[in-house]
Amino acid sequence: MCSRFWPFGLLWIFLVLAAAGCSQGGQHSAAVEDVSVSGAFARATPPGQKVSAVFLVLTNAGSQAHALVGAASTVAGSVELHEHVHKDGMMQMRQVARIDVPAEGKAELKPGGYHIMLIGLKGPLAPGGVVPVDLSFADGSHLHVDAPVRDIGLGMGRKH
Ligand SMILES: [Cu+2]
Repeated sequence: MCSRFWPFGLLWIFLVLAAAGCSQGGQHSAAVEDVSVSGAFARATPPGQKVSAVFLVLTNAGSQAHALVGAASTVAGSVELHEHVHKDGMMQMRQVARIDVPAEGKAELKPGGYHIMLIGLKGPLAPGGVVPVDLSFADGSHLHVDAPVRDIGLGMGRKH
């Protein structure tokens, strides 16, 4: 009895799989297609300083929200996403799990705000150099950016 319906069962499975594949392709666009990086730079370091930061602007041209969830670079032992917070009159920074890039909006990583923290630098970052950064997004896609090293001065910004 059952064997008569088996071919129809197989057909259904194919139809369902095909439909699922189509709807996925149509509705979701990857962060790499929507998000562009501009104004990237890394802060130059004086000799002996083991930490620095990368700043950039992420612009989302798509109608779907994305989020930066991680970064990596060959110049540092580890890389974290950080934000600055004012607490008891002090500027502190802390790690964040994600930096949202709203649909048709942007996320600005700049001194005093969000930044990509380079920890355990393998050498000083000198102006004229370039820091390669791999950006990871929530949807699993990646963007590569080469951030030129800039000397943006000392003072408060020193802590980035
Ligand atoms: Cu930091």
